Amino acid sequence: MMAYFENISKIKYEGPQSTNALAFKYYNPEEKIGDRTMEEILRFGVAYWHTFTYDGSDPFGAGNMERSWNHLTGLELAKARVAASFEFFEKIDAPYFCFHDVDVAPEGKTLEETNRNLDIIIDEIEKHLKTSKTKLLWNTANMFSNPRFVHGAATSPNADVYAFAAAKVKKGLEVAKRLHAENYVFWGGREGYETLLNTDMKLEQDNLARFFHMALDYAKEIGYEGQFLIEPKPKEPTKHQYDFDVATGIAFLRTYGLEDKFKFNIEANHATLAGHTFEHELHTARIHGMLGSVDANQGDPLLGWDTDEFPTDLYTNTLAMYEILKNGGLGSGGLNFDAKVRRGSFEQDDLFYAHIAGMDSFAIALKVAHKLLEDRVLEDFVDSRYDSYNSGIGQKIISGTTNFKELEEYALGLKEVKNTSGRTEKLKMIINQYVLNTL
Ligand code: XLS
Ligand code: NI
Ligand code: NI
Repeated sequence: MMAYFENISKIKYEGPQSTNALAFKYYNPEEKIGDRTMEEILRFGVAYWHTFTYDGSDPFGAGNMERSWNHLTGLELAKARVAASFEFFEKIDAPYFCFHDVDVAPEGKTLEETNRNLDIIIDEIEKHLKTSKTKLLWNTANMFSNPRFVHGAATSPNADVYAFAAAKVKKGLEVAKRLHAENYVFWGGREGYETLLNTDMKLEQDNLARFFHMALDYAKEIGYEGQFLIEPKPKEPTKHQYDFDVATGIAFLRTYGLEDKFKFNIEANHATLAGHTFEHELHTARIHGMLGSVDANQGDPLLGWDTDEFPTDLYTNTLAMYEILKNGGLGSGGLNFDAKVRRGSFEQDDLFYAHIAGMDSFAIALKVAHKLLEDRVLEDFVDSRYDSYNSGIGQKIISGTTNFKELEEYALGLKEVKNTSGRTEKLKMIINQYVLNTL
């Protein structure tokens, strides 16, 4: 078997003192954090599109990534990428991976040909899955790159495009079932609009909901039981994406009776594009019982778009892991690195450095978040902050046994209203201490 990453051997845990850049310093898959191992909690996934398909092109320049499969084309290229990907998964020790249909197999001239190509490659992937420890976290259909999706897919004004999109998702669900994908993802793609001057938003959203219902029906029909996930994003490629953020997604799902069947796949960079923190989106999904999975990456505060960088910000990752632990983990979800190496990092080895950086960073975050929770640092503070609801009038508010008249009477009887400090800076100081001292 040809080695696509022949100068790299399996990445091992060597501990924080190691100076080997091709080793984990903090991610020790077997190490127990609480009652589960790091591997079980973190459930890392490799994104096929960024790692094996992305060629480095951007709006200003051509592809520049040096890859050992670059000399190939068509199905030969697709097959080489599959082989390379499983070699990579093994070497980086990834328990999961994720892909879009068009990442793995070339599109044909017709839907039939595209499906045939996909079948050939899915056969290859299936073979590898039989002997590999790596599993499929999720797959999805790319319904945004091909020019036919210029006005959207399930929200296109063109019913033929809608049908085409349905055919792609139908196939995607069959693939998910065959490869035992633990989840099936819907990221909005071009499901949104550019201007209201030409848009029937109500029809588009109704159609999107019909699409999701049909997808659920088909999954049921073929016996696919993976978790359905919606991945919110506020903008890009359209100006107004319909799945703006988690709160918008919840409203949509509840409006159309889909809330019991979907959870969210939350991407850090999408959260920040929406003007939220990563932890805000995770928290919002969590308190509604809808935190499903994570696209682990980070944006650049100086650039206003989805830069999909590898997540190395310990502070943000700690607060994210805090939410994930409070959620009891991610269930069938995982931490998928929806992240790409910078265009300047064009050598193959950079793929390893990038994943090691992301995995180590989340391992640190996990340890810190676990310790914070164990010591109840924030829990106790938050509990005491809301203590006024544990007795007296507060308790009556919580139990729903008071009314405006009684509250007015109570307020009239108050001599003074005394607030206490929120202690933001003190709490941040403590978090810094935990980040620095936990390891
Ligand atoms: C794009 C999205 C995409 C999804 C999968 O911004 O993050 O990569 O994760 O379609
Ligand atoms: Ni994503
Ligand atoms: Ni994204």
